[in-house]
Amino acid sequence: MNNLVRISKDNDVAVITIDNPPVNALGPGLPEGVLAAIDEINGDPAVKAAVVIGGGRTFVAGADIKEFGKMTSGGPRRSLLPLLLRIEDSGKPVVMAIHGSAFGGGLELAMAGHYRVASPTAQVGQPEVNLGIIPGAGGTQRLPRLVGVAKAVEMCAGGKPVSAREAAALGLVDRLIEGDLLAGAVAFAREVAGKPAPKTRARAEKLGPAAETAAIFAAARDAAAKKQRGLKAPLAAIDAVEAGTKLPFEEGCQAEAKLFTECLFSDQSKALIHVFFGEREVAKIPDIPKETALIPVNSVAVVGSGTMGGGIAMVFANAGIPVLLKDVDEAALNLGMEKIRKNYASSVQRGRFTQAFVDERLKLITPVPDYDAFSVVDMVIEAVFEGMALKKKVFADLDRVCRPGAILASNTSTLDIDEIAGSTSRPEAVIGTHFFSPANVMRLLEIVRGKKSSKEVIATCMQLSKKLGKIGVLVGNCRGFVGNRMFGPYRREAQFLVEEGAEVEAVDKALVDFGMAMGPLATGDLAGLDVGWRIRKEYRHLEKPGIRQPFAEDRLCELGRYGQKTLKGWYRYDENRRASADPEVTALVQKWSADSGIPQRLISAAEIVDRCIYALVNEGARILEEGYALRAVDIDIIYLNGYGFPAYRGGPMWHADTVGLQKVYQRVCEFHKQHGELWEPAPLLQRLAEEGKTFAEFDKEQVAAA
Ligand code: T1G
Repeated sequence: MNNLVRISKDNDVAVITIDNPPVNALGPGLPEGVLAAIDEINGDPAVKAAVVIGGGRTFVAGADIKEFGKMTSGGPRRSLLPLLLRIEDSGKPVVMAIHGSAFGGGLELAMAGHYRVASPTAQVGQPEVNLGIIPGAGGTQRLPRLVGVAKAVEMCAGGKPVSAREAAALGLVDRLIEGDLLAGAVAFAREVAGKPAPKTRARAEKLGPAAETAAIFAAARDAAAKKQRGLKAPLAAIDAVEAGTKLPFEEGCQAEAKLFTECLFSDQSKALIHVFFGEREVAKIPDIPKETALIPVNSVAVVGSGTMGGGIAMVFANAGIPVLLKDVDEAALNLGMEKIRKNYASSVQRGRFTQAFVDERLKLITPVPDYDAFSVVDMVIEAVFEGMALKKKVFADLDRVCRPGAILASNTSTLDIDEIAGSTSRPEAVIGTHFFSPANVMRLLEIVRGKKSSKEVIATCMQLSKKLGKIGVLVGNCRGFVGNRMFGPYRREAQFLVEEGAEVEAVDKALVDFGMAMGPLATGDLAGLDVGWRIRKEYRHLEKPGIRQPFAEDRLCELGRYGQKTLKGWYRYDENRRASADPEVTALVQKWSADSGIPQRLISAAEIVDRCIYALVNEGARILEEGYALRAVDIDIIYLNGYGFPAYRGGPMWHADTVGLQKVYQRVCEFHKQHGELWEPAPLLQRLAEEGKTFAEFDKEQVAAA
């Protein structure tokens, strides 16, 4: 063995403990340690059975994902298959004792055991497709043998975990152990000692007849094409499971290994592995140590019960934190509470929450007529109308009524946090918590750092975002922060393209085919074209004279076409908000463009994508350079979780790296030549392109310099 795997004895039962914190990932040396332990117990006549258990908080959470990068850059391909066969062929029964998560290679290890017992709170799964790969150690071959083909396809192609209780009902877990897992597992091992141990690979009773399974695979492929649009791994997983129902086990494993390797070397997998680590990287703030004291947040208040305020109140209530909810008057508050109740009711209807859960949450939201009760809360989130004067008044009031040490947060989406903080006597307690609409659905939370926001307040909000089920990303206090600042140029280009002759639907389709959840113009209709219109009017005086700005959306707003809310915007909407192309808009834009002397031309989908996506990248490079985002990966995580950017492309900055920054920079220079100053290449993009570097390498430089 080695220090990753140790053996102890409970009389005639050997206990093999895997100890590789924090999640017992199957990194180098670990499979070898398990193998040595299995050989040892088989050579020891005093041992009648063995238990394999994870040290610390979990069983084995899978292969070490960090190893994949080494494999795809020429390192040795490490396979677990030989180890799993040796366990399965062990002369003595091996019982896998599962707590925490048995994911990926962890579940494959467990299935190579003869039996599996688990704590009721444990989870099992094959989440590999979330990394753009598929199980690579027999998971697609053993799982159908234990749970049947339909469930195995669902687990391998969907990637979602299954509770231990469900796993027990499926036959994947042989016994649930309440209380002391190890003691229960040893007792179970003693029961099966000396009896013939079932080899999973030899069990075929659940594979089902080909006629039946053919329908399962066809349905699974349809579902994957719809729900996992653009992703390759789910389809590969289905192919691997299907191979397992048609081939002998060894050949099925070979088919799986081939599909696994194809996925592992794909751009999609590299992007999704970047996202996996990126979602954890963004929590690390270079100048705020891990041990920074956190401020307890056990009760909050929300000012404003509109769409955002109501959604934010639900977010805290869903996390079990009591919420006071205030608005200008009782009528507004009643409206807000009604909207909350409706939102919860539709979540129950959709099966997202039980009625009992919703009843409990509603008890946590208390509408209040004034600020009196604010004196005891730990944090206030302001979510009033997006106007600076009103926000400053609210913060002055909060400064007066809230207790010392309370966090004062604004949900503003574009306004200056420092100016808001300046209306209080405690700017160190002021921060931005920019939720994305609908707040109770979207995972992204931009935490906006003010010049004087204290480290404790920042660290608390970053930690709190996890508790709220959000991805918190720290951003700087520039106009639009990071997400919206980049979204401006992205949507500007979409409008320009229509003004230059592209069809509205063609612009949106090009970006949806690229992988965006929704096209840029349809997104404007959803959010309300009047939102941007109001902001543009507020900042018109800052626009540089002589620079071409889009005009179409302003004109549409002047005609009262705000989008879905007025059933007319770029598209026309029926009463169920179903969109259809509106020839009137096409005619209007053609007229406006002709009046402005903009030459019309045929525009390819490729140009549409380059103009919109590279506008994101160019602005993102400026934001990085100006220090308003800590890393390029932070920008990627923002775009995946707040703007519907396809995760299998890793985010706008990772996508640019994949295309190659020289190519991106070249294209930006072309647009700069054709369309003028707005396309001025960001100096960082130019530098990295000329040095043959990537944004990912820029991030590494940043980490090294911190
Ligand atoms: N490999 C390497 N590091 C991992 C890891 C893994 N599998 N899982 C987690 N970590 C790191 C993570 O980056 C973080 O590091 C720390 O552990 C805590 O993680 C052969 C090919 C298990 C549910 O996809 O789902 O097996 O930031 O913050 O919230 O067929 O981690 O502290 O430096 O997420 O308690 C399949 C991925 C791999 C599981 C725990 N397995 N992990 O969640 O902690 S492919 C997975 C998770 C595979 C086989 C195939 C979660 C968790 P740091 P954390 P957590």
